[in-house]
Amino acid sequence: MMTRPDDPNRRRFLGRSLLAGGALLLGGCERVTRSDAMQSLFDASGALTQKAHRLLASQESLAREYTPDDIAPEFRANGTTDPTSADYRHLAANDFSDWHLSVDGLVDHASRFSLTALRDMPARTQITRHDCVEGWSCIGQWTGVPLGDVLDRVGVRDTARFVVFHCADRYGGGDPYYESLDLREAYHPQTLLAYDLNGAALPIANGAPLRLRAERQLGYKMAKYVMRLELVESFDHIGRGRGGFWEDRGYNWWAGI
Ligand SMILES: Nc1nc2c(c(=O)[nH]1)N[C@H]1C(S)=C(S)[C@@H](COP(=O)(O)O)O[C@H]1N2
Ligand SMILES: [Mo]
Repeated sequence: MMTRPDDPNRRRFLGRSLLAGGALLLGGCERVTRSDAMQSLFDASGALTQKAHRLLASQESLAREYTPDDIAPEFRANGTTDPTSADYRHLAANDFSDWHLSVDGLVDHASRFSLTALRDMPARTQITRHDCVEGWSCIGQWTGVPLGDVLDRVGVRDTARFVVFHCADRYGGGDPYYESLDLREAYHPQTLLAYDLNGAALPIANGAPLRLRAERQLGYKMAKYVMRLELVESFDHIGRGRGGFWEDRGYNWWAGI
């Protein structure tokens, strides 16, 4: 369908494709298409650009947030709770002062971030419920840097579709743990690279020094011990190619709740 940028049909067409693309509420979508910022983004480009994608993602529904009274006295730990690799033991022994997060793949500027650099970026704190497929839930308060802000620092290329989270641990001593999110979920405002749990540095059991929080997803998506982000077009070349350690063993890649 060939349309001019200011053609109302084009706007309707975009609105429909956005609805088809995800769980956008009609109300949110209408607000989005009326916003000047969004309109100029649409006008600036014939396709749904990464930036437009980002603005849309931030309009999506938020996972429920709770009050301090709801926080569980102790946040349960699951999966790997104490990575054994020599590299990780060394980093932990130095209180993670030598730790860096690497960000590479389909980015404009491959970069490394120290924990201090991440803590110096604008932070978000949220009290949310973690749901594990094994049948338990736990409410905790997470503080971290929105993943989208880190992605903006490195510049995500148009060909990138997923963020892969490479972790320091090998689950059960076997394959490395890894996970992935699509860019819509990566740019959701509650998607954090978290470094604090309940107001204190993240314990090793819960993923120190940095773990993913993707609050609209099941627990296994929330990679702990994150060492490296890789922007990819496909995850065929990673692990067994299904986008995550547990996905490689039969879990759904889409773990939305
Ligand atoms: N690196 C890594 N991340 C991981 C896991 C793991 O074993 N290794 N387990 C996952 C699962 S199944 C759950 S439920 C949560 C548990 O997080 P918690 O230990 O903070 O409760 O981490 C997820 N992220
Ligand atoms: Mo889990």
